[in-house]
Amino acid sequence: MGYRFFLLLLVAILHLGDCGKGKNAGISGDSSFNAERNNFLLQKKLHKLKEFSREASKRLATLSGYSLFYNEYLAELLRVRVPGTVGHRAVKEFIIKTLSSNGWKVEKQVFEGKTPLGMKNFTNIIATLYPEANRVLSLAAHYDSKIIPPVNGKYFVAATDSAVPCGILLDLAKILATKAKSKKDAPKNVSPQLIFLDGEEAFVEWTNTDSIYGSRYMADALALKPHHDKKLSNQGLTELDAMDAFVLFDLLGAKNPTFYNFFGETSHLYNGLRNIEMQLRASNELTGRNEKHFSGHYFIGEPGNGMYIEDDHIPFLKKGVPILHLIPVPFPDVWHKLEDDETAIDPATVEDLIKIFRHFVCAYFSLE
Ligand code: 1BN
Ligand code: ZN
Repeated sequence: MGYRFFLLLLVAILHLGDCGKGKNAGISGDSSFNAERNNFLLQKKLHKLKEFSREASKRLATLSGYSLFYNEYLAELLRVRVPGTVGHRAVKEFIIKTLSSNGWKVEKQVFEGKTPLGMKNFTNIIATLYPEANRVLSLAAHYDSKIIPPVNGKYFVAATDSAVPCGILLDLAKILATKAKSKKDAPKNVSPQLIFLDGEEAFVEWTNTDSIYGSRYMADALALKPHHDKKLSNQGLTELDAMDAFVLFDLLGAKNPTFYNFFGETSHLYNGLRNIEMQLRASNELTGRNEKHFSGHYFIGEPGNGMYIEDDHIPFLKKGVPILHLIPVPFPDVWHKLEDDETAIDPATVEDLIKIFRHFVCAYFSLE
């Protein structure tokens, strides 16, 4: 009995071993398939910011100043930019012209969206510096403005929401293109990507269907678009998978902004910004002070309680893209008020933020 049982057990074990082999043989194809795909996805998480010497950091911080930023970008952006208006069209063309003339590959996503005020035309703008790269770090802002009726001839120009963020992206477009030209040997496996979103604002009232028209469209479209590298699209990867992270700039330009680390997944990026701020403060490169926060810093760490802010990042977040949301909390006092004009902008704060963001993107792409 004992002997027969032992034989049966042996046969069963041998049989299981065979099954295992068969199964493994099946998986081995799959696992090499998965290995390549997983390796691609892992590289996105492992990307490190380059550490710059004090001298390189100082060189990057040498700014042309707020007045040049104003003349070159803000003066063109500070106008009514409600979809369908002349201002919206002019700003869209200005953004496209500025990006193209700096050598970026520019693509437009033109689409129609159903709003409470009827069908509207929208245009998202996507610019890529190294079009052959397999991965991108996406830096985004919205360029439309909210419908707010004028009072006594004063129109809503939405300076912090988001003319200044768009100006900052255009400044980054110029510095990145200039640095890339002079540093030909910089790695080009990951490209900066600038995204100018349309239709962020609600036409009537912020709801799931009346808001973020551009980002909803873009996230859906990129999730359906096979990756441009055949080897990667064969692995089922899409253009959305190419994003290392989606970095959203919003409501920037007012004095005393404080930024929280909302998403653990992008803590390495947030901490990169925090370290850059500390390094620039240590070498007295920042002139705006954060008067309202006890630490005197802009990047102040984790929010105390779970905070949920609706914005253009949501459709990307829902699809699993790592998010870095650069929006000050509390929002500027002038938020969605006619007073959100050029007088709401603090030049020293804008200069500080530009220095921090320039350093951050140059460090990401090894463009010191
Ligand atoms: C940001 C700037 N948002 C609109 N303009 C998004 C938002 C809408 C944030 C409602 C909070 C509430
Ligand atoms: Zn707004």
